[in-house]
Amino acid sequence: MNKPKWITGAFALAMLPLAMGTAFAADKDTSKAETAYHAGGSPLETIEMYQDINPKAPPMNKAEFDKARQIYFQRCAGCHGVLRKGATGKPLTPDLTIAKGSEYLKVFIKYGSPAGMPNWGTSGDLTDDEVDLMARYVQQTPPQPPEFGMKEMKATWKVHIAPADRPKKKMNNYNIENIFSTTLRDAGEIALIDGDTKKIISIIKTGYAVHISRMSASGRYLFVIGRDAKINMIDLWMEKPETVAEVRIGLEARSVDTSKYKGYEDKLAIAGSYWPPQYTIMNGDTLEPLKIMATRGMTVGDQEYHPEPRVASIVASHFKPEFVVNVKETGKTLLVNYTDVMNPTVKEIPTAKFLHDGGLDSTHRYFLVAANQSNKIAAIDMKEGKLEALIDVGKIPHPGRGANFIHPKFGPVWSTGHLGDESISLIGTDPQKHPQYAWKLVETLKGPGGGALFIKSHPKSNHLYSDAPLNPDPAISQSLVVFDIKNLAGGYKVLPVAEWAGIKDDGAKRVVQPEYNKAGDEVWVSVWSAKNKESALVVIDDKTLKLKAVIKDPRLITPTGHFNTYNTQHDIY
Ligand code: DHE
Repeated sequence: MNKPKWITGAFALAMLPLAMGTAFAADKDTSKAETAYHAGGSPLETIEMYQDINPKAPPMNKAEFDKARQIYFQRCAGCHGVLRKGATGKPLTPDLTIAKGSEYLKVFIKYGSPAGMPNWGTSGDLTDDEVDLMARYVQQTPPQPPEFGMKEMKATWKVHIAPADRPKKKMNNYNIENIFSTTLRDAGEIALIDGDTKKIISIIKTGYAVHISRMSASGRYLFVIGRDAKINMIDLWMEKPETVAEVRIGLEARSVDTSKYKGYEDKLAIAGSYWPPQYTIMNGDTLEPLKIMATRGMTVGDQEYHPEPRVASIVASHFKPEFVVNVKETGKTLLVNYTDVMNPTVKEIPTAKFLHDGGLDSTHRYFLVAANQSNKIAAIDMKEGKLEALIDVGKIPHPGRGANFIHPKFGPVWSTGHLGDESISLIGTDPQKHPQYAWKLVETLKGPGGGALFIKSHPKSNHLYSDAPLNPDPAISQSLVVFDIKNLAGGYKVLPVAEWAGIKDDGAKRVVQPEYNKAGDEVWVSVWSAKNKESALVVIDDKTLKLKAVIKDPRLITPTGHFNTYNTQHDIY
């Protein structure tokens, strides 16, 4: 089966910042990098939608409408939203666009804007005819993609091996506590890599543009979700780990997790979707969808109705039988109690817009989530079920799951890097022994530049690593920086990871997502290039900060995130 075109388009966009000059200082570069990051293409491009004729909008025939809709979902929906209500980009609803008129819109689309709208025409991405088409399209009534309810989910649900037919004990010799699940983004696959031998165990087909991997509480099952909302549940006890169940929970998604509270280990799974705006609770060993909950509703602060609040990060609480569900556009964190799955109670905590990624503190009691349009981190107390604080940080925080370490002065801190500036923010997380620093921005480190996506440390390590794959300067995007936790004032050391990988072609070689092995003495990081270029994984010796191994294989196509089974199972980062 051919892969949809949007995967190529998405990658081209993710590569965009490289062509944007060498400095990241200007606001223009920041917002362009951010735009490129969010405009990652959408699987909705291939979904049929219907034209609702608005007599005030310029005419368009069906063929033009369908072509424009495809371009919109390839290029624009990530920022402007499925229904064009606006997210990172401005709203483009007909009440606004018809008033602007075609000529104004054409200039905007062709030349872009200093606020971050890409110059789609002058960059060569769209022809003049396509610019004209898009100017007319955004004046039409936004078409709505279909809903995806229980009937549609059940039609995609497959149990390949029923729980009763699965192994009763581990049937392989792999150290399943030290496997890496590596996203092979544009291949729609993951690579399971043995962390001890560094050999590929297997390559498993997953959803398109697969996004993240998460582990079940017991450490037996691996859950992988693609941008097309397909979840694969992989049994690591099998002689050769394979998918035992799969389901699609929507048309577009990013997040999945499983119940971790005592007594509920491996019982339930949850996934959030971008479209339709909803989250789904599933049976934890078969992925049978049980309960779908919508997220449409009012926004935080101004309390306006939002028709498509996407579900961003989800984490399972260790303190209560709850999932923490972060809703992007409404800026709300939901605590979903799953003790009675069919009648769940949901506590809604207003936090800030637009919630994206986040992780737990070292005690696992608090969840810290980035509100990337507010330049804030929201700290949620999952034991008390309340917002602890909203903390101002740098520009467009992007922590991944963040990094926890013991600061020599401030005690336990959680940290995040930023997409929009070079700062790394450290937040105190210990209200018991360091109450004066708790939920405060206690220190700001200077990283190499903006475009940072992921940061990582480990309880057994003295180091803090940060990437910057979206920085326009290849010297920065192709390397990793590392701080000595005991001497943060000493600044960072640059590790030339892409150079170590020894890749000779002219690929982008973005260095992305540091991740520790189980022992905490190695750091694995991807060197990510386009699918027709060579990529690699590089393993760094955490003690010496020297190269330990390079993993190359023609099957390692566009490796991006990777997830160590033990650290992901136990939320160690
Ligand atoms: Fe991600 C996590 C959404 C682009 C790699 N990404 C997440 C999460 C969300 C998200 C909501 C948190 C999931 C959770 O914890 O439950 N990502 C999005 C987007 O909407 C966005 C901006 C655009 C898109 O079209 O998808 C986007 N993400 C990217 C990339 O371009 C990255 C760098 C490469 C890729 O594989 O696509 C990327 N995102 C990741 C990774 C994580 C992630 C590796 C998990 C980090 C972790 O440590 O848990």
